[in-house]
Amino acid sequence: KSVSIIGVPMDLGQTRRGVDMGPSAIRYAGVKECLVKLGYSVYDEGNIKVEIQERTILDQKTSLKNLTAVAEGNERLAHKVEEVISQRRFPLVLGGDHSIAIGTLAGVAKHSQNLGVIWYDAHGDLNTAETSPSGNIHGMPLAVSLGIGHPALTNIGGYAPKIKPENIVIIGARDLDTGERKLIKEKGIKVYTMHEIDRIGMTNVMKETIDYLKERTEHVHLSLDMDGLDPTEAPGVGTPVAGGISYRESHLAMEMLEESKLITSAEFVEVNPILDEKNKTGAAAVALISSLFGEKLL
Ligand code: DIR
Ligand code: MN
Ligand code: MN
Ligand code: MN
Repeated sequence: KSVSIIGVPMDLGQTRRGVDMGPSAIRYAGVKECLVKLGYSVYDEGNIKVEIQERTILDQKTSLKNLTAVAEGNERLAHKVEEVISQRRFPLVLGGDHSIAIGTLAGVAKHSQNLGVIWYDAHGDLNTAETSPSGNIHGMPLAVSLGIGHPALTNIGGYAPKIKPENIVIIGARDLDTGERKLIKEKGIKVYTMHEIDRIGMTNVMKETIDYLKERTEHVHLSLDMDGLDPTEAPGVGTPVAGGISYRESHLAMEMLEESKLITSAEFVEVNPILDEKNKTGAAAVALISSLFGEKLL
């Protein structure tokens, strides 16, 4: 039981500064100590190098923001994740904005022909340069991983696509753009919006998610955007959306994933300590990581 922690101080996939300090905030909240206490051998691989840019650079043709620097950081991340899995260690990636899922999935999917993905997020992250209202790449990583988007992003790791639409489950969605809704319908992506979570409860959402992925995938990656949680419980995020998943529901979700033994890689993203309240969101991330790795109340 070995875990590699990989920090990615990426803030170029959106325009609010400070999310590059997310890995520090999560480390400060004690992620390594928690995993050691649970009996894991923990290797902190340090941070992936990400360019420091004082201003946003717009791609001339597409208006994508900071395309080159985001692509380069993700290429480095993909290599690291691939290497960690080759060493038979569980990659635990700490963000950074959600654009880093492009690199994480590029690394993970090298080892898996039929990778499942749980996308725990208020958003769909299914935009392209054409549909994006913002030009922010952190709103695009799920589309990119499906092979839809700018080739500088879809070809990271040297291949595309990384995942299949029928192997994705989105949980917690409550702010979807027009182009994202269209893609969800077109590709038949399974989504549990807040409506379904309210209606059938997190227990059933997770039961169905686990059953669904168990029968069609061989490994499952958890991509957890902290803005999936309600902003009262995770205030330190750049794009908060009211009416989110509670802290307790999120714990339940992590505990059920742990019991399922399905998850083989994970990332926790969008922690922005500048916007946070005394590292509440960093601490919440660590608490959820602990549950995902088997911490029990009794
Ligand atoms: C919005 C926000 N859909 C966009 N996306 C965010 O800019 O594409 N994703 N915040 O996490
Ligand atoms: Mn996201
Ligand atoms: Mn989000
Ligand atoms: Mn390469």
